[in-house]
Amino acid sequence: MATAGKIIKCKAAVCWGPNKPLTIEDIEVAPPKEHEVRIKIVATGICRSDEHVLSGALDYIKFPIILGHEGAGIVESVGSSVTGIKPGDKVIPLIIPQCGKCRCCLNPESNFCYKTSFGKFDGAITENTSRFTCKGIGIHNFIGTSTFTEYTVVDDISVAKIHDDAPLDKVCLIGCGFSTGYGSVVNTAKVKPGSTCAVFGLGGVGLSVIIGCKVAGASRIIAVDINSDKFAKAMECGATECINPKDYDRPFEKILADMTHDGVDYAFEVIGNTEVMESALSSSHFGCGTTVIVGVAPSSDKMSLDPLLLLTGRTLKGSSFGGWKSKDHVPQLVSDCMNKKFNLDLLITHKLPFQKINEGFRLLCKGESIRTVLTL
Ligand code: PAD
Ligand code: ZN
Ligand code: ZN
Repeated sequence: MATAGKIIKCKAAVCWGPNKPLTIEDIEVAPPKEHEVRIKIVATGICRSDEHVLSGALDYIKFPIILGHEGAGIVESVGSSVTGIKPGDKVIPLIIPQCGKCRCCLNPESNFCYKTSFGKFDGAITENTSRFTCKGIGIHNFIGTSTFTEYTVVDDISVAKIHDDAPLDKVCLIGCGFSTGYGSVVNTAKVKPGSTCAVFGLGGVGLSVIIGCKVAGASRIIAVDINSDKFAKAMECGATECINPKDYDRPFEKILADMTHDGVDYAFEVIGNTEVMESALSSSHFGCGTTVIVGVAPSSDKMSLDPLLLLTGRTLKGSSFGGWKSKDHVPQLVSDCMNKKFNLDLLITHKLPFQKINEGFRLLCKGESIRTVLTL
């Protein structure tokens, strides 16, 4: 392409610090170096994890930064030594890379990778830098992706080539929210047919947990949220009943225990609230319940845990990106979506032009949207 090897000037939403609105800026995107790929982003979802940075809940994040990690686009150019990906390919940037060589990548049970910035959040791609500048200032990258920009540069281990006919304004959700929720059920919890599940938090990720529980054949799927406006959508996704903890004045785990003969088989925390994590664990069955933490809690919050809860037979797990090995599994998830194994339209409540990104965050914070997809 004519732009290959050159700096690209384009628009991006820059986050200059916590609690400030994003501003659309003219930025410069340097060409990809060795093992890097420059992508024209076509569509990106807004996930709560982006908002956690905006609200200052994740105090390890470095600013200024270009957020966004649930995107899809088309390769503009590739650096040297990149194999298997070429200009014109449709791709999804990956929040957890897959180098294929490290101890995690070689372990079939893990979907982490030593090259990840998830959990260390250094704001860089592999070479310890980013390819963005704005007004002469270097701008950090967000978990190896940064999709709130017309062009981004990612490592070749952080991008998956997907089907040529994939609808980018839908499958962008496979870059984070959908895959995270769905995979936490089928990979991490390994929900069995006929079981009882409780899902705490009915945003885009929680609803994807419900979709996963239904596919896995759960017979009861109890959807829990403090915002009852989320219930209709939860039922559409496959919940069998919906409850609002605010309607009860007893500890919520007791309510669930009464409803489920001493506790659920599987509980999912999909909010990022450490008190709810404790409540989810307590509401799982004492002898055989499994609890999966999916929500990202503010970095200052800690969970307190009575070890007896585990000694008596409960299991506590966490799940990032749904346990999927990103490069291997994202293309398959895109094909499954195209073959209608699941319906991402259920999760997309709003579509906005990129310039209205702050409106997208307002809708999320007011609890009015599930996923807003921005088109660039
Ligand atoms: P969201 O904000 O759209 O949904 C959260 C839902 O929780 C909302 O419907 C709230 O009303 C509800 N809620 C809030 N507080 C409570 C409470 N005390 N009790 C019951 N319900 C409550 O977020 P989302 O679906 O985009 O993301 C959910 C979490 O998952 C969030 O913490 C995000 O950062 C995390 C996440 N984790 C991963 C991962 O890989 N582990 C990936 C993507 C998102
Ligand atoms: Zn996300
Ligand atoms: Zn690796």
